[in-house]
Amino acid sequence: MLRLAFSLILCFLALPCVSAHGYLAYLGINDDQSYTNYTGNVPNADPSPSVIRQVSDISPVKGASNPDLNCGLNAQFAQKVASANPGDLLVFDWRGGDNTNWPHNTGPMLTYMTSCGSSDCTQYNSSSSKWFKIAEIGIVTNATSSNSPVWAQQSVMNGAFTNVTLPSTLSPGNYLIRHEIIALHLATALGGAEFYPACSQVKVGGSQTGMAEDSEMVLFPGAYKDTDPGIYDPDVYSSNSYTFPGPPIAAFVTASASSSSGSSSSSTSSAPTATTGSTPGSSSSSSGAQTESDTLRGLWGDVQTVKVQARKRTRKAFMSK
Ligand SMILES: *[C@@H]1O[C@H](CO)[C@@H](O)[C@H](O)[C@H]1NC(C)=O
Ligand SMILES: *[C@@H]1O[C@H](CO)[C@@H](O)[C@H](O)[C@H]1NC(C)=O
Ligand SMILES: *[C@@H]1O[C@H](CO)[C@@H](O)[C@H](O)[C@H]1NC(C)=O
Ligand SMILES: *[C@@H]1O[C@H](CO)[C@@H](O)[C@H](O)[C@H]1NC(C)=O
Ligand SMILES: [Cu+2]
Repeated sequence: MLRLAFSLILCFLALPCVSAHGYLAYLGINDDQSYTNYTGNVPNADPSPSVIRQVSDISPVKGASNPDLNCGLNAQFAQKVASANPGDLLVFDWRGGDNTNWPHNTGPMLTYMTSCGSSDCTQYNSSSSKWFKIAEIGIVTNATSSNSPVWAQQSVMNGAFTNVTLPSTLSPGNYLIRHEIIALHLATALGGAEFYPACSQVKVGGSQTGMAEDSEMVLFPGAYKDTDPGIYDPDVYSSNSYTFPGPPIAAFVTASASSSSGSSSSSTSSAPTATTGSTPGSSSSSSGAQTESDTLRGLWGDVQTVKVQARKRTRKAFMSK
């Protein structure tokens, strides 16, 4: 059993669990030369120029055939374009809607790209675009806990970034990068999965030639079905195996990852270790005035600190019934 039951328990205690959502707050791009941290827009806030397409709400997209599966709820074109090169590190910084840590810990994270064609992506509508997968990460082993299985998403809940390597042989051009968290805490019911896609506009330089085959490309919506084993997952709390939805990672990505010197571990799915780093400042903010910490004891006899925030009041109300 994975150490994941907390969020489910908290969710049950904290009905209706609506505040526990979030968005892609920042995208870092780590080039050989420099690191750039691009700021996203808070959902539905008055937007500033960004490379991340703004969504209208922190809530999830529900339903595998929902048109918002493309780039998130009512996603808008963004005004700016990030610069990147093949092999760069993409650093996804997901936050809860109140700028605290990402609230979910169950389910995979997947990364897709699509070409915007010859113009930059600022006016590119990707609703009928073909996407290819460059990375996916699900259950990993926790090296500091006897290699016990844990969802990589747990690290995000703990305040970590999610790092993905841009394929080292990627052709230059204009691309959308669709990074997606799927939260499966309610996926024991059909239609329960929560999809959080976020699209960022980039221009990739260099002179590589790697591209996905047509047969590896998918539409969003279209790539997933509500009945896919990785989306409707009755065993999500009792199994350590997971079947990723969507196509396999494009072959050119896998080939370039295995021919390079192994720096692209986040692009492979074979028994990875956690590839998320810590968020500077998030640990200090966890003791901030608006955040309470509770230490809870799980069914597996382990102790873990869980941020409870505003849920505490709801929980008391529940317990006094
Ligand atoms: C980006 O900058 C913000 C504000 O300084 C910081 O909180 C966040 O951790 C940074 N994120 C990344 C991915 O660099
Ligand atoms: C893209 O096209 C779809 C389908 O016509 C439309 O619903 C959506 O609003 C468009 N997106 C943007 C950002 O204009
Ligand atoms: C890995 O295990 C350590 C030690 O128990 C724990 O502090 C950490 O939060 C775990 N990491 C994840 C991602 O669960
Ligand atoms: C992810 O990238 C950030 C920013 O470069 C870095 O601080 C962090 O250590 C990286 N994490 C891993 C596991 O590589
Ligand atoms: Cu949520």
